[in-house]
Amino acid sequence: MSVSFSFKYYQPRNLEIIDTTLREGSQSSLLHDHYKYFFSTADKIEIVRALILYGVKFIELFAPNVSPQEATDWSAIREARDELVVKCGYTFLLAHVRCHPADVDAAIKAGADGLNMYMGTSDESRTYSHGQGLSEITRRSTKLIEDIRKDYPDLVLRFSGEDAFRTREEDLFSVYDAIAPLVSRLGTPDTVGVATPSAVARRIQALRERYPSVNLEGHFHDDRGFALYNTLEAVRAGARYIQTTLLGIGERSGITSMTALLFNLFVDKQYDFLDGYQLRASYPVNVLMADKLRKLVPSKEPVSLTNRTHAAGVHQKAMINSASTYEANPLDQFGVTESEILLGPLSGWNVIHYFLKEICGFDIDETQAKSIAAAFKKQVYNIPFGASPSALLIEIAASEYGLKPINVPEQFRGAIAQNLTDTSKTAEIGEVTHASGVILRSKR
Ligand code: HCA
Ligand code: CU
Repeated sequence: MSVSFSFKYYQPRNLEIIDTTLREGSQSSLLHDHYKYFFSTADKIEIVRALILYGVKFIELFAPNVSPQEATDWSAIREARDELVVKCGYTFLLAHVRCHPADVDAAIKAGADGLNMYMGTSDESRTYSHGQGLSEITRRSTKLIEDIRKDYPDLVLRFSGEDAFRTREEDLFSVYDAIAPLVSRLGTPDTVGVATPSAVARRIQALRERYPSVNLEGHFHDDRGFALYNTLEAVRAGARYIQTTLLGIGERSGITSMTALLFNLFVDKQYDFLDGYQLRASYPVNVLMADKLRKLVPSKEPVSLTNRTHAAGVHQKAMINSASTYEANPLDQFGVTESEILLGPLSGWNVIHYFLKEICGFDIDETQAKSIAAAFKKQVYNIPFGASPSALLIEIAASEYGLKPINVPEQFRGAIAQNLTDTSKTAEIGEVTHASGVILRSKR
């Protein structure tokens, strides 16, 4: 028997993430770029479990009538959710539905806790998508919502005017005035990524003033690279519900990344919005998602190992002294617990000296290190694809310079200064991004 819980007994937090990785994220071209095309049932269950354990309480899925597979996956996902209820509390599964009885009926039959209804309100949507005018949109959707409400008073209902940021404010109001009393949330999606932070702040403010008893939801596309900033503005202006995906994947350049949003709120000391989220699991969740896409955690993702990886010689030298020089943000609290130093043509003699002496145990002085660094910088450009720069460095040190290891007694060999460890030979599952070049990894 399936578990259920009425939304009226749920006390929403100051910030409720609505994760839409399995809906908006499934529309990402990345799935195609990586020959993946869709998330398997097993992928979906793993992602849903990870989100629930992370503290997400609202997960958006496609309407079950999108495909037979989506319909079957609804029950598999519900089961996965039910298994975690005792440990994590209830998570609401929301169906993304057109204002169409076929979608609504299928979602209710599949056991959805709520319906995220949408209908385009901009000139573009009205002309080229569904072809209906503002009064027809209002009439149809209010009738549909009233009918649903009669039979299913507990369903969580949301309405979004799709393409809201290309919809004139008075047009949006004309539709929302009728719908607001019937729903628990109003969305305001920036469907095509045209919004600026100031436009978002103004829009959320205007909606708040006009509909003070309805919660607002943000959904921002990243076409201009503004999704994260727009989302922060929306939260600041009072949008309590925000749609995100893991790694920000979604249609075109995607939407807001869940961990990027929470990380920025943390950095800005907005702790009131972070209640109940397992922030330390942020990086592992990003790695899980990257793994599902068969790619690395993207370099532009704030919660990434890339943000704790150092390639330039000047930086590496300072990093050996203190990680704070080039790492200002508390990424360790978001699960990026290590930093990396890459060996390559940009590395300076300092790090080369450190690596050969402390990690490899060579008897080497600074003058030799400078000379070996010069030789290394010349030769490293010629290493074959896939070969390790550290192997070349060790080869130069041992063969060309005849360096010998210091005879360190066995019991002291593992005791390395500053907790830096040799990673040139070992690879750790899930987090290797720069495997062949990583020479030092430090924990903080
Ligand atoms: C879509 C468009 C959508 C819907 C958002 C919403 C958008 O792919 O159906 O339901 O609020 O960006 O407008 O993702
Ligand atoms: Cu979208």
